[in-house]
Amino acid sequence: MSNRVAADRMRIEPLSPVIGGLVDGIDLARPLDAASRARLGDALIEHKVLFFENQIITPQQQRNFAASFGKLHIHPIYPQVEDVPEILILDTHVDNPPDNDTWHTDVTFIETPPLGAVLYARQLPQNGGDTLWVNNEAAFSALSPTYRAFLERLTATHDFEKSFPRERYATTPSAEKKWLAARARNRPVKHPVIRTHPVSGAKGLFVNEGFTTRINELSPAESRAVLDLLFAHIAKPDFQIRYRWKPNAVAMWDNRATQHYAVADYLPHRRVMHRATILGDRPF
Ligand SMILES: O=C(O)CCC(=O)C(=O)O
Ligand SMILES: [Fe+2]
Repeated sequence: MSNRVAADRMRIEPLSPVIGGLVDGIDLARPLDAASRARLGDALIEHKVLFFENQIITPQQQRNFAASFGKLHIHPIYPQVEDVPEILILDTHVDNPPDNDTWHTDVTFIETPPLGAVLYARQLPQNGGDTLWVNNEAAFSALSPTYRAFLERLTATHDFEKSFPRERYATTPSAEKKWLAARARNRPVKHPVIRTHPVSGAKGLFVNEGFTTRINELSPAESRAVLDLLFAHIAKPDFQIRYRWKPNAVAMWDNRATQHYAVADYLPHRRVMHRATILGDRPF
């Protein structure tokens, strides 16, 4: 089959006017041809999060799919699939409760936060464990012009420790060693509060409750008030999609223009997800 034919077989159904697209007619286990890659890249920017259902993929195939979009990040804390370090494992159960039930954009604690991520459902609870995504550009557009202009002048600090606190992640001597090394390599970084998408040019909010600790140009009390307002604003249902996972579904999101929240309602049941994280560029 020619590349053009493979790309033409792909169908993308918008799931809401604001965010989300369901992609059909593509097998992620197969190498991605250039035309399909280009179409998915465009769809990712348009819909912000894409869902692919009924995908049977190995960790290597998941890594290869993600790697067609850029270099992959190796997470400093989360465990990895043996021999496939680019795939991190989120295996949550009673002894390892979920820690992603906060609105966040992944890995904003580095200078070049990820462009995107590819998340695969390996084991799901009977029900529950949905994930929500927000369109940060829609959230920004909904603010008043005066407030948008104010925010465009600001920068914020993002800190690894806010979501990976020592108390939780340094509980054994070997975990402490890993955590100390991770902290040493991931000192707090500064990003603009409003980010311009490097491909589309659209502006979006780029602060998140997971990692953003303060707005640099404001007093601590002013910073707190602005962040509280923005964190409440992005959580409005108007800007979001809630996805009810199916076994073997894959979600791929544009991490430059979204944040997400993994609902922690399924304990004592177990949920296992695999994630590949694609590195991006320095926000501006
Ligand atoms: O488990 C999920 O649904 C999402 C977890 C998460 O925050 C992530 O994979 O980045
Ligand atoms: Fe995440």
